[in-house]
Amino acid sequence: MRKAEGKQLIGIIYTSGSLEVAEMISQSGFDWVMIDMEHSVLTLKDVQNSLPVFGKKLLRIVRIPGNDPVWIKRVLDTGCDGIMVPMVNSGEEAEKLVRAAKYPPVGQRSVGITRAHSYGQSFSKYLESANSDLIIMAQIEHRDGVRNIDLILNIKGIDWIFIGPYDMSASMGLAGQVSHPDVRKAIELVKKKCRDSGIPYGIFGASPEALVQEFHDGCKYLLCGIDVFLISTALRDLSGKLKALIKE
Ligand code: 3PY
Ligand code: MG
Repeated sequence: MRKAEGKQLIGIIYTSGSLEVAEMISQSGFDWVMIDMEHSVLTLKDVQNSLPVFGKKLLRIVRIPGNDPVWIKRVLDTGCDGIMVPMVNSGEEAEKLVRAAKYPPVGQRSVGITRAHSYGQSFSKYLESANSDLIIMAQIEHRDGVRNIDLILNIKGIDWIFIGPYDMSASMGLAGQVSHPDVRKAIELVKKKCRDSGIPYGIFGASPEALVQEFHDGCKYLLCGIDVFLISTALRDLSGKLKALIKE
């Protein structure tokens, strides 16, 4: 499996559960996909079925609904390339995440026969490499996470930090105001701390324009767009244009 290489990677959020949409994403030039179980109705079966459709050219990162060892082990067993865990707000929470995601002796992930190792056919190989190969990503998206950023970055086993501007703004009483100076200040602090400690970070932007500065600042994992939003926007645009023609 592939840990992040040096280059900047572009990704998209997948929530629809449509295998056709997964296939279209895999054919559209993205480097990674965030399969979102936090803000969707995706089941574990949906996630597992989407993985071979996305294929191995994309890094397939599953966002877990919450920092829960049961979710973490079941999602990793699907054979994804890594996990993203929302709202990691303290050193203890970062430790809990790493413990759940790593096999002993590093952590407490339990062992079973699953898709992650071709249903047992590459069991030993997977067990040997999973702790170092799987990408473990903690989201910093709350003012408490910003306050505790040094403690979180100190926990060995977190590979990427992912900044969530929208939840960050909400945690500051500024829901949706992702360009507000206080939100920007918090985000810039997290970026600086990541750079200082050599941990790559990613960030979400609602549009490519919102990510221009992040691209120039050296953000490694750019995430933009959500499949269902893109489809619903295109549908409304189309019906609006057709209706305008009728009126003319
Ligand atoms: C946020 O902005 O809160 C996110 O989690 C983006 O993925
Ligand atoms: Mg969020």
